[in-house]
Amino acid sequence: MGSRSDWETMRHAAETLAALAIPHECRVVSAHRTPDRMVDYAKAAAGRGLKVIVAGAGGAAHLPGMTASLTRLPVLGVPVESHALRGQDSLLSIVQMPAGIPVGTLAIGRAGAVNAALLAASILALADPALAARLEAHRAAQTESVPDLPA
Ligand code: RP5
Repeated sequence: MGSRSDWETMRHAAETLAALAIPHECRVVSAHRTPDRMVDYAKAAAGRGLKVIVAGAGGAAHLPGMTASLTRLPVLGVPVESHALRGQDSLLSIVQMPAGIPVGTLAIGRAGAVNAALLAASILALADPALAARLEAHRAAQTESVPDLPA
C-alpha cells in the first residue's frame, strides 16, 4: 500500500488472505515518497517467489501501475477512498492503464480490498488444489450465511 493511512482499507485484503490461509506480506511502498523502495520491491518480487501483488493506493494512485510496469507478476489494484474525491481519483488513475501494462482494478474501498484478495486466491488456486478447496468452502459458507428474509 502507498501509505499507512491505506491500512484501514487494505487490512481487509490481509484479513481475507489470512482467512484462506494464504501466506502473504504487507508493506508500505509509496510510488511518490519512496520511489526507490517501490522499484526495488517490484523488481525483486518474482525472484523472491511472490505470485501475485495486491497494490492499494489513493489519490494520484500510481503505485499499482508503476509496480505492474516493473514486474511480470499479476498486479491487482485497489483504489483507496480519498477524502477529496471519495476515491474517484484513485479509481481512474489505477484503471486507465495504457495497453501493454495491465492492472486488474477492483472496486473502491473495502469491497475492492476483499475482492483483490479473493481474486488473488482464485489465481493461486489454479495451481493449488488445497487452496481451491478452501476457496470453494469459503464461497459456500458465504452463500450459507445470506438470510432469505430482510428482517
Ligand atoms: C497515496 O496518498 C497513498 O496511497 C494514500 O492513499 C494517499 C494519502 O497518503 P497520506 O498522506 O495519508 O500518507 O500515496
